Amino acid sequence: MAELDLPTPYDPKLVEPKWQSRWTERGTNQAKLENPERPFYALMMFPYPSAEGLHVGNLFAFTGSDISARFHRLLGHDVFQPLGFDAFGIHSENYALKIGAHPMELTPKNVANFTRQLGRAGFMVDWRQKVDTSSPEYYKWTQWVFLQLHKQGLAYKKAAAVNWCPTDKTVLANEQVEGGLCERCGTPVEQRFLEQWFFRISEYAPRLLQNLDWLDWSPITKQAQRNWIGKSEGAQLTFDIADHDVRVTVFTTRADTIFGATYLVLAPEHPLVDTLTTDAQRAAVSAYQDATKKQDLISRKSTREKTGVFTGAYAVNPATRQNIPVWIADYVLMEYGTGAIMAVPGHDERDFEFAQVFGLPIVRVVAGPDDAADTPLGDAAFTDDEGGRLVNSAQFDGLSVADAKRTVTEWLAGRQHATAVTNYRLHDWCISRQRYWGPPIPIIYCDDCGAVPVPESQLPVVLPNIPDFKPDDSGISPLARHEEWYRVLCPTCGKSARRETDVSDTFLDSAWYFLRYPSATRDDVPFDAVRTTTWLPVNSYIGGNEHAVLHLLYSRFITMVLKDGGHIDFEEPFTRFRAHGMIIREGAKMSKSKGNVINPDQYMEEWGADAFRMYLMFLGPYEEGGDFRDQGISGVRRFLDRLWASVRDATSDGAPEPDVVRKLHRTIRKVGEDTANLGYNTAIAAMMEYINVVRRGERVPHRDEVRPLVQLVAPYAPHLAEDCWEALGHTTSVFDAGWPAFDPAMLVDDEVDLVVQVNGKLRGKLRVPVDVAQEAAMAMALADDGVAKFVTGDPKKVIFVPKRLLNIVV
Ligand code: ANZ
Ligand code: ZN
Repeated sequence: MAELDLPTPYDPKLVEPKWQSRWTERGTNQAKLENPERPFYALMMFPYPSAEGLHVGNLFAFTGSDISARFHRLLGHDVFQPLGFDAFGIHSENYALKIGAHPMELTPKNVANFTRQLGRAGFMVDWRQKVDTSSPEYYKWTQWVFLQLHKQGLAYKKAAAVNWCPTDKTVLANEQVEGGLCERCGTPVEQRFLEQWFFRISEYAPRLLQNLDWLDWSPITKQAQRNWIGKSEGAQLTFDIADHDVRVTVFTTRADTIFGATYLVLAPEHPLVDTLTTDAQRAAVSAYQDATKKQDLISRKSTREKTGVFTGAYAVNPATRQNIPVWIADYVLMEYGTGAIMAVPGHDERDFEFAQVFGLPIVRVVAGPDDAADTPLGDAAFTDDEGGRLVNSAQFDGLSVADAKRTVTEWLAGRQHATAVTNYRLHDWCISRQRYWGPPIPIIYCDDCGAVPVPESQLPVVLPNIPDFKPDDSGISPLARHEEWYRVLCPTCGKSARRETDVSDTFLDSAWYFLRYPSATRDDVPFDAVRTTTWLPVNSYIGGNEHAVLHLLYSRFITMVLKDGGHIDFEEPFTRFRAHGMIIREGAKMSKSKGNVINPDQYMEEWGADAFRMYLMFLGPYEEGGDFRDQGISGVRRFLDRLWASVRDATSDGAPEPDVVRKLHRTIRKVGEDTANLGYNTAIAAMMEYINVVRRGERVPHRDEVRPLVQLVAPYAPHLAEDCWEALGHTTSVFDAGWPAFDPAMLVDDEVDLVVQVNGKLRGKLRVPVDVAQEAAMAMALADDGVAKFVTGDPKKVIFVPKRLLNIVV
């Protein structure tokens, strides 16, 4: 039998370009978009095309997605795996600013470089359907999405205190602020008061939360969303104000502590402050309000010395009927609840600190098992009330906190002082950006007609090519410097009007891109109805968990909005989402400043894309990530060399060896199960183990022993697999060859544990072949010292139960 037609040795420099051009010529990676039998939409998070090129972290993420997509194809699905570029936004713009280039010129270059690198890595991408969020053909529809929200009453403009990054000179959504710092550049965020467009995502909070119960998503991602949405059950309690005809409503999660509410606090911005403030207090109150305006939200939330001012007014505690003073303080935020609280200094730490500074009364109303009702309260009182019972609370004394929350709320509700409410931490999504590199918000301001949406027929509102795109400190968009652009006629009345000069947040671009892919070539609709029903929702989405409360939440929201608008018939975009881990290098996060960034090109050049892909997957469990070390890659490459040589040397003479076949079937099962669960590292280990068996003692493998291995390795090392597959005599792609089946009969253990007894007492255990005969088992048992020492003289009787038991009676 002649050796197969494979050059020696394995040379990825030949194999990889060969298959990359074949795939292109043959359209191998193109999905059957029309009438697929088993459509499977495999999505990976599209990159923003930075000038540095593909990061190894991108490659790690994409490889894992690509393996899953290719595996599903081998399982017989019609897999659609598109990719594109999140090319608008601050990342790209900042880079352009840094190197003094224009984003309109820089972006296409970066996209071209990325495309080259992605091609080099061998992803099964259907490039016919690519999207580029910065192209007018795409952002026309991003603007359309904005208009749908506007139409549905979900987009509104308001002046609000917003997060302002002084370095990036832009507003940030709450989701883009991490621990008080700008998510992008790490600068402490300031508070600014600006007119901004918002989306009412807060209205969707209950639904966004509820659906998490059934979504098949990584638990960490779901938990992050739950925490961010922040459901809080409590009550709104209203307090009459002495000598005024107004009432103040507070939000509390602890209605049970009402008897301990010894003062009220309003946020300094609260609309009732002016009404309530007495003449004597007015100057102090105004001064405090002014001081608060200058502060950012972060320091307001941080724990520091409490400050505040008495308004001069008194509220009536609806439970005790006592007058309690009304204060203002910056630790109460206007954005949460009702912007007012009842202060319970006996049981809330911040209230306690405040009460101590200003000498306000502190009353205990909950006592733990060891406290008496009059035990003084100290710093330790706030730790855990939940196990306690009410004291100093009239008819409610003795109730548990949980019962009292309900009973007190009902009691006050009966007297029109309470309503049970659920609050959510999720704020509306601020989508205005005073930047250049984004889709202009499609609104026109007219003196007579107000804010008029740009008619859909006039989309896109094209982003003009202006040289002075640099943002400044004014908080005014660069587009506002271009009257020739913003001066337009009102679409409604035809009078002179002015375009909105802010652009929208990049996260709006990516909040609907998955809807665009199947219909990317249509310019008459954002998404084709049939294509959308065929391919969506996305079957499998794989990406980084850092997007849990940003992109992944926004995408869910936009999908719900489009469903409510009657544009689609599902409300969750991603049926299954898996968060992958992170690649670090020698224990540290890769970053340019640390100088430990990996250039994927160089590795692919030296070892081949297949080896590099596989190595990245071998670093650790995909969902956990791994530590990049140079040493490991040679082992992976050696495996590919051996696999290659095994196919080359394989014979079709004779029959495969039963032992090897048994191992093969175990390997098929293991690799299939592990690949399905993203357990790529253990799947690779199993294939390595198998090749060791195949090549044991440099034996010549049989083709039937290696052919299925080529199929198993295909998702991991697609170029090599195609080449081997062709060498084995196939003329079609290995990805259309199906996934090999394993024979369950082959998985039955070939060895078993045999229990050895002497006179019915356990004396040992033997590992024996399944079909061992009684004499052989006896001989093995007697060769075992632990057994032999109890067997004196000839046995009287031997009881042998095959595969289980050998009992020697002496
Ligand atoms: C009385 C009380 C007693 C409270 C007690 C807590 C403990 P979560 O769980 O995060 O929803 N609060 C309400 N609105 C606020 C605002 N705008 N600014 C600052 N604090 C506000 O927190 C709800 C609790 O946070 C509410 O319950 C209120 O204080 C405070 F032993 O009311 B509580
Ligand atoms: Zn008008």
